[in-house]
Amino acid sequence: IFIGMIAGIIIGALLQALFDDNGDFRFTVLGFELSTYGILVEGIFSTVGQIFIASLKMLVVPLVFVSLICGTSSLTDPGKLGRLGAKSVGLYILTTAIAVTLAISMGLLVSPGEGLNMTSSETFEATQAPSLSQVIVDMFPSNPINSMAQGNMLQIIVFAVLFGVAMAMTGETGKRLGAFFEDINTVILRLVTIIMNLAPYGVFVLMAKLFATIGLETIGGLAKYFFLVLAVLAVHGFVTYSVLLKLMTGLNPIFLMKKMRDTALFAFTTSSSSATLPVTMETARNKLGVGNSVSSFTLPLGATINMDGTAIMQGVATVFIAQVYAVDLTLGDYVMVVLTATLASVGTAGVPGVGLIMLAMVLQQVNLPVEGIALIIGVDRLLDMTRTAINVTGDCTVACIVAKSEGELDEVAFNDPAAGLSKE
Ligand code: DAS
Repeated sequence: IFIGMIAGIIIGALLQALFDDNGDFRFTVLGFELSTYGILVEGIFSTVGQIFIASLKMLVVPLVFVSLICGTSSLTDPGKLGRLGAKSVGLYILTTAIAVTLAISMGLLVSPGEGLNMTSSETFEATQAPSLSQVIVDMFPSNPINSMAQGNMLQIIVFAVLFGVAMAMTGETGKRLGAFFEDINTVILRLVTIIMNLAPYGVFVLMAKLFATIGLETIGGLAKYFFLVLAVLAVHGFVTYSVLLKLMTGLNPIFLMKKMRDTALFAFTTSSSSATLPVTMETARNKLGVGNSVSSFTLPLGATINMDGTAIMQGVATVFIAQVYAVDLTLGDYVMVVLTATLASVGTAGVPGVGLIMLAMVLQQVNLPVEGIALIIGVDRLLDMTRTAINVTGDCTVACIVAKSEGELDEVAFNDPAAGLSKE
């Protein structure tokens, strides 16, 4: 996968250098005006890339629904579900709050927006912040089939958990149904490994398309902002998670980071936590030794409500935009940013670029001009890819901590560098 990514970047950059508009090699076939660049980039790379992402997303709803039912129906101790929920949500909120606080303090230290008199004529409509009660009410599906059709992950999680608990309470019937869902889960996981085998090619075309079209010149004026977000993401990804894992489980974080590589690359190239979820779950189970009942609950929840990378972008962007528009935010404003960014990450679906939309909520909360988003949108694509990799790393870190605290972590597998690599 890593080689596919590097090859894609090189080919993409080469194509952009060789075949810009006027340098393109054009020819006409059957009256159709064709060009090398057009066929390769818009044709092959774009099409194959979209098929690859769609095939990943195709698995998300069935995988989450079935594995959650298997995970919860096998829970004999009903109190365990409550503990899993409380520990997962508690740790997700903690890591996101740490992420935003880190982002704001490093933002105030570096002051990326100081002295920049950039204004933008573009407007950016703000999304209304959902209230906490609204977020909770929206978690309960009035029509679970519709929730699945729409891919509303929180509603699918709630329905699957309730269904699984009911199965655990219906004796033989529940056991028979559990065996049926276990079989479906096995087949879906086989599908995941098939698609993962195609990953190098999918990652190649995604990166080739991106680097054949991306405009790197926009980074210029925003260099401080761009590299500051990357720096905070790196600190949070390598330091915060390592310290948390070491303090709360005694496990060696190096193993976690090494085993997260493929999942992080998937997240980076797809920019979507939810599309990466099948890979995240496969990694947690087979490489990190996280038990099924924990991984099937904690990871889908994390892909939906835990977005530390996104919250980091929102923290730095808020400081940047306040400085560009010369608005002095008070400490109370920054506390509001931490709370809103944490809530926004709960409401942010795991799809590309949605963190930017939720940024509007955060800016509005502290009366900053929402059109400030237009200043940073040009460099957001590469930041989105990087922060999505941090989002999924945070999900796996919490899954290991929760699994260890529930006695559901296979430490032999966690410490074994070769765990999960042998394909049966
Ligand atoms: N790309 C989103 C995700 O899937 C995060 C974001 O847009 O910030 O995690």
